[in-house]
Amino acid sequence: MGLLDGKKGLIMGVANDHSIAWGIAQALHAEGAELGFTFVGDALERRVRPLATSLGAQLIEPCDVQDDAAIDTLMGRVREVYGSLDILIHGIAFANKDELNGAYLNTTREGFRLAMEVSAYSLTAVVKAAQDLLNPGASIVTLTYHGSQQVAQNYNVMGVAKAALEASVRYLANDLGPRNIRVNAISAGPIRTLAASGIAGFRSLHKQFAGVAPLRRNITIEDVGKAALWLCSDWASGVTSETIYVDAGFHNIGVSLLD
Ligand code: NAD
Ligand code: 0WE
Repeated sequence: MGLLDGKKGLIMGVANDHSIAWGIAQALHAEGAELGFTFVGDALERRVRPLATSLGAQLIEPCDVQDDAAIDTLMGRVREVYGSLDILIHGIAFANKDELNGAYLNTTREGFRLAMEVSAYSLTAVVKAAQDLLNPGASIVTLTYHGSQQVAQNYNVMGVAKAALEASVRYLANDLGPRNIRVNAISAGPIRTLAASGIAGFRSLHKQFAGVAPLRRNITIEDVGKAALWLCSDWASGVTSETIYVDAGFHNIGVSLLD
């Protein structure tokens, strides 16, 4: 008996076994959900296929969220394989690396457009294409970061894109609520994933975080997986349009003295 027995989910955003979306997939699978996966590019397909197969995935499809036709093709495949969806996980973000360093005011027009398109609009695009597939009681979860609410040095245009993503969650929740479909974001603390590797100052940020956060530790993809499992289960039946923090309490600390 699993919490998600009989539920069908689509996981977007696994790059490798460090990905937050992979932590979520494992938690949902452990409670009986049947999961399909998307990937972008040949290099990531080689990483994602074995992971997805290890959870018995019947659907492993390419989908670049910058391409509307690819999103429509994906949802056509989801209809063929699963017929409908109860869970949609969106763990996708991208900005040009040069935009994630130095002053925000140097953000380029193209850098702003790209970050917004991939990291914010993509949720709306995917939900729009999936709307007829979503069952009553379905749960949509995206991933965000506190740089949307307060300045995080170097996060820059991604902070602006995450603010748009969190606002999109509220509007999507309002649109889909009448059909008993819930939409929420998880705001995770810094985790060493592919998207965090090579970020200027990430190592120091990660270290400082554990010194300040009430739980005095960093966050794992298992922590995020458990929160996502809750949001996808009936235990969160009254929760929608929310940003749930899985950050060891970090965002509620104003002034901290090092131990
Ligand atoms: P990750 O690199 O493992 O995942 C990012 C995913 O985005 C990859 O699978 C990548 O293929 C996908 N992606 C990028 N461009 C795409 C496109 N055009 N079309 C489709 N997919 C595309 O890193 P992660 O840290 O697991 O990131 C997942 C989510 O979590 C992101 O939204 C990120 O902003 C968010 N997040 C990360 C952290 C952190 O510290 N790692 C903290 C809070 C929130
Ligand atoms: O959302 C993120 C990561 C987003 C991200 C990361 C990259 C790195 C490689 C988006 N696009 C790219 N593009 C690349 O080319 N996080 C929450 C992790 C993160 O990223 C930061 C952080 C934290 C935390 C960037 C600067 C400062 C802090």
